[in-house]
Amino acid sequence: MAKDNSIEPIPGSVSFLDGAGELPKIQIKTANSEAELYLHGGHLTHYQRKGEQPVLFLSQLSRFEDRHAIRGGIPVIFPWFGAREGFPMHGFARLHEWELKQVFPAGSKKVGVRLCLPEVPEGGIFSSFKAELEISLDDSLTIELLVTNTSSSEELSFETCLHSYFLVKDINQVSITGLKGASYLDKTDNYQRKVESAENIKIQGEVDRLYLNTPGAVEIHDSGFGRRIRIEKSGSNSTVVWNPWIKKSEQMPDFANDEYLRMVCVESGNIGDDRITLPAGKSAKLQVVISTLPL
Ligand code: TA6
Repeated sequence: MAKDNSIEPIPGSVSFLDGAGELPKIQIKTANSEAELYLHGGHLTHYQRKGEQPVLFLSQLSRFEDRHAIRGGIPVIFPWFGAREGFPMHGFARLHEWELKQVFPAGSKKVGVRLCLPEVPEGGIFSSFKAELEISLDDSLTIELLVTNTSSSEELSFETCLHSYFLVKDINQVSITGLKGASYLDKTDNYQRKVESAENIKIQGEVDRLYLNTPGAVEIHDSGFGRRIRIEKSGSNSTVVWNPWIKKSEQMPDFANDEYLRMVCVESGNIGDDRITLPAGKSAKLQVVISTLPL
């Protein structure tokens, strides 16, 4: 496991395991919840509160291998969102092994870990940066992506997104709130700019929308599981809502044809017009707090 040798697991709270594909996995446990993440991509793959259904969706066909992103959980998208000529889709952060830098002690209000993206070949196309990820559990799940411009003179411009896949019982029994009145780019309609008119957004076909200037909380209302998943955030102005529906599902080798029925992505980042430009030496933190509530 890529970690400082001094870092030890905390029995009953933070464990180091061999995960799928024999990739290093970290398990975090508290009295009422658990989470799992892979160093590969700094990728959170599981979060579940005691007595409840898992909160995150993970494809049964996901690959767990070098140079491929895990399908599901919370992919870390950095330093760009979407396609980029000659480079991997959604940046390179999710394709490399992050290093474990710190473990939060049991007994403290939050239990968790801090990871750092090491130097990677593609990083050379960017002015110098440091990317750190902190994942912790208390009554909810908190993920923080901290990007620092380590240059002494150059500014750093980048996009970020925590591309969260949420588990639902049946997409036909789901609605999403918190985006009414927001402008969005509709990827399924040539990125046409539109305004969200629905208080309760229903998913009845492929949805791929980039909502701009949306810093507030969003909720997934899942009547199938009888719960709300609340996604609160800070340091993020963009929200993406995505469900591939049937045709796109059939085109993804690491996603079963019917898995669109059991997931929806509500992603939190800074994309396009919301991209971040950091002066030399400055940092930007994207924080997402995920909790579950009864309907
Ligand atoms: O966030 C939505 C999206 O940009 C979709 O257009 C689709 O490409 C999805 O991300 C998944 O991308 P990936 O590279 O993980 O297959």
